[in-house]
Amino acid sequence: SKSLEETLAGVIPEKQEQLKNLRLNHGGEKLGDVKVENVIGGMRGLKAMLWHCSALDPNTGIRFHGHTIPDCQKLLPPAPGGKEIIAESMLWLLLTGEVPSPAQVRDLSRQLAENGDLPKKIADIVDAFPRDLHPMTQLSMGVAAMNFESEFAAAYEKGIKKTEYWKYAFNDSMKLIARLPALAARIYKNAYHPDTPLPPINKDLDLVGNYSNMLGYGDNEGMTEYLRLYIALHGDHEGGNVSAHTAHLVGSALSDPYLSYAAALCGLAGPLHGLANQEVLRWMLAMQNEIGSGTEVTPEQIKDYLWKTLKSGSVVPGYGHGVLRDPDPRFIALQDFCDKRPELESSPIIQLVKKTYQVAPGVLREHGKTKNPNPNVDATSGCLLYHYGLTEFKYYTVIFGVSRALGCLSQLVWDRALGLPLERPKSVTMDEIEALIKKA
Ligand code: CMX
Repeated sequence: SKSLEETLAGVIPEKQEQLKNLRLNHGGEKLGDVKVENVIGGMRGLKAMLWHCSALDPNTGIRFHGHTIPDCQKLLPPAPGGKEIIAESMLWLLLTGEVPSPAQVRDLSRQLAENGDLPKKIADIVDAFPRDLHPMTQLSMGVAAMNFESEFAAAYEKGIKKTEYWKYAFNDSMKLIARLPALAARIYKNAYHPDTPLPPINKDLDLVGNYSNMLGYGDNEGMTEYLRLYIALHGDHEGGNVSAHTAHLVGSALSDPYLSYAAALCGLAGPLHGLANQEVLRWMLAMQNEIGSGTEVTPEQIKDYLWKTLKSGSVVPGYGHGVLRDPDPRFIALQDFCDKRPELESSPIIQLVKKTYQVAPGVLREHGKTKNPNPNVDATSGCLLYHYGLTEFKYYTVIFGVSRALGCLSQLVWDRALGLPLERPKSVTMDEIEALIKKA
C-alpha cells in the first residue's frame, strides 16, 4: 500500500490545477467587502486567507476535508486495542484528504517511532532550562532549536526549485511531529519529576501511546485513550486562529517548519487561545474550593459564582468563541467520552463541568456580551487531564502544542506545494481610514 508521502504526491497535482484555475479565471471576483469594523476588530469575519486542511462552520463546527468529528470517529483507524481516533489517522486525513487503511496507519506509527528520539544537542538544551521556565516557553524554544538540521533550510541555501519546496517541508514536518512527544515529555519530566527516568520509545506503539508512556501513564488505559482523542481533535481548527495563522504567516517568509511552528506555539501560549484549558481548570478549582463539587452543589451556587466572575471583569474561561456560534462539537465529543467511561461517572471535577455547562449559557446570555454563550472544547479538556492525575496545569497547553502541529504542519506542506506567496496585507492608519471614508 502507498506511503503517506506517495499518497500526498498523488493528490497535489489536482489541487495545484484547482488553484491555477482560480487564479486565472476568477482572480478578480469578490468574496466580500472590507469594513472598518473588520480592520479594527481583529479581522473577524474577513475571508482573506487560504486554508486547505479543514474548515470551520459557525454552527456545525470543524470539518476535516469535509469530515465531521463523528464521521472521523467512524472512519479513522484507532490504535490496536483502542477505540479513539489517533494522531496518525488524523495527520493522514489532514495531509491527503484521504482516509488511511489500518495498515497505512501502522506503518506511519512505526516510521514516526523510528524517528522519535531527540538529538542529544536538543536534549541537552532542554535539560539546561531553568525548571520554572513556563513549559510552553520551553516547548517553543526546543522546537526552534531543532531547526539546526532543517532539510528545508539547507536545501533553500543550496538552491532548489520552488516545485521541490514541499518535499523538504514534508520531511522536516514529519521529523518534528515524530519528536514532539519526546520533547514534550522531557519538559514535563524536568519540570515536575526530575528523578523519574524517561522510558525509551516503543517502536510498536502509536505516537500518543508513546507520549502517554513517557508522561508516566503507559498503564492507564483511560488517560492514554483520552490523550489520543484530545490530540486528534485539537489537530486543526481552520486557518484564522492565532496558532494556525502564525505558522502560515511565518512559513510564508520561507522560514523552515521548525521556526514556523515555534512561532505558532508562542501564540498558542496566550490565555485567549491555547492557555484557556489551564485557565478553565484554575477557575474550576477556585469554584470547587468555594462551593464544593459533590452532589450537594446547586445550580444557584454555580450561577452566583459565574456572576461573581463576570462582575470582577473576567471572562468565563471555556465559553465563547471567535467563530463558533453553537456548542463546540469537540466539547460534545469530550462529553461523550466522559459519559461512556465508568471511571469518570463519579469524578467530582467532571461532574462540576457538567453542572456548569447546564447553567453557564443562560448566565452568559443574560450578561449579554458574548456572541456565543456556549462551551468550547477547553471547558472540559483540562479537567479531564486533572481527573486522570495530571495536575500540573501549567503543562496543559504543551499537550495542545503536540496536537496542533498536525494541522499547522500539514498546511505548511500544502502552502509550499501550492506555491503560496509571502503574506503581506496592507495596513492603514486611522487617518487613512478617515480619508478613505470621506472619499467614498
Ligand atoms: N465570558 C465573558 N465575556 C465574554 C466571553 C466569556 N466567556 N466571551 C466573550 N466575552 C465578551 C468579550 O470579552 C467581548 O467583550 P468586550 O466587548 O468588552 O471586549 C464580548 O463578549 C464580545 O466577544 P465575542 O465577539 O463574543 O468573542 P471574541 O471573538 O472577541 O473572543 C474568545 C473569543 C474565545 C477570546 C472569548 O469568547 C473568550 O475570551 N472566551 C474565554 C476564553 C476561552 O475560552 N478561550 C478558548 C478559545 C478556544 C480556542 O482557542 O479554540
